[in-house]
Amino acid sequence: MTNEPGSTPFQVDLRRHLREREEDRDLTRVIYELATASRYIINSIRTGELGVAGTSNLYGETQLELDVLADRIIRKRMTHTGVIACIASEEDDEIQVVDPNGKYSIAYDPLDGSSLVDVNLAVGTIVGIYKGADVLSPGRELVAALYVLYGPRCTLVYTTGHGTHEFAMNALMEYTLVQEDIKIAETGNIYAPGGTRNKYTPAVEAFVSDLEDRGSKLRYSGGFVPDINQVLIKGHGVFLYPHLKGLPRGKLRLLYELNPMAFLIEQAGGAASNGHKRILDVEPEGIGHCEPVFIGSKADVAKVEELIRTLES
Ligand code: AFP
Repeated sequence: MTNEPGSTPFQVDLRRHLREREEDRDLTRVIYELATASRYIINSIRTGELGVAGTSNLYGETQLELDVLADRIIRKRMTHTGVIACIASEEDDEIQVVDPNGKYSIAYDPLDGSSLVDVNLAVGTIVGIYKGADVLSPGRELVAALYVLYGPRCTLVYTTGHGTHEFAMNALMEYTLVQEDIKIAETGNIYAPGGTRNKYTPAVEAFVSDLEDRGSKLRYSGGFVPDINQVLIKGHGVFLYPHLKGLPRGKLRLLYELNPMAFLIEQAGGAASNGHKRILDVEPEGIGHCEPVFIGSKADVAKVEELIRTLES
């Protein structure tokens, strides 16, 4: 699908990519509406204005926090698709039932890493899409996942279970294909270590020391989306936000952050584990469920699982 060397470049846009893969029309609608929502979100990030979110005029309320605004933009566009059953947002402490008979449900973090906007670092939107109304299903039930990365370029990465594909927003604010069916190598030489080292357990400490001994370079921005995107687009490496002394479940949220990213990374030939099992097989205990995560190159993830078995079981 991508341009052959020397050919006349053509631009495959997101809707065409979905249509040519004969995705369900309603699923295409949901993904396309999320892409459209990202145009208003990036506008708000870049200009700091309460742009018209394509749904109604300015809220006429006091200045909204960006992540609350992003949540409202996504929530309103999803509701208007007419195919959504439930909405679970990291910005809300309960699941919103839109239409119990809706075809799809979404679990999302509207603006992950929002505190990084003030220091002009990249942030992102993360979305998992389920068939039906049960967003508290294990991640293996996801039918699609995507993230939008608001960085120097605005890119969108999605999967519907047939590979992981990257798009970039052009001057017309349309997403056109950059690369499809991205692959992650078995092992890599970059690592993104979340948490603080003094709170690492013996297995995690041994894992990070081994990575450094192998010459792996530390690449950590504090934003889950850019840090995962670096592993995916560079095609190797590992991100970890591990269990810590005093924080056995780590920090990242299963529903809104880990499951969608685990689906995307597995579809690119990588792995995502909580140190003992696939992230996608973890049974959610509630919408706020946090889980340790080791995600990226398969051999790197297998290595830390082995260290945990050896040193911590
Ligand atoms: P915020 O959304 O509260 O800024 O947290 C971002 C995040 O959930 C995720 O994007 C990062 O990977 C992780 O936290 C960074 O956490 P530390 O600041 O503890 O490294």
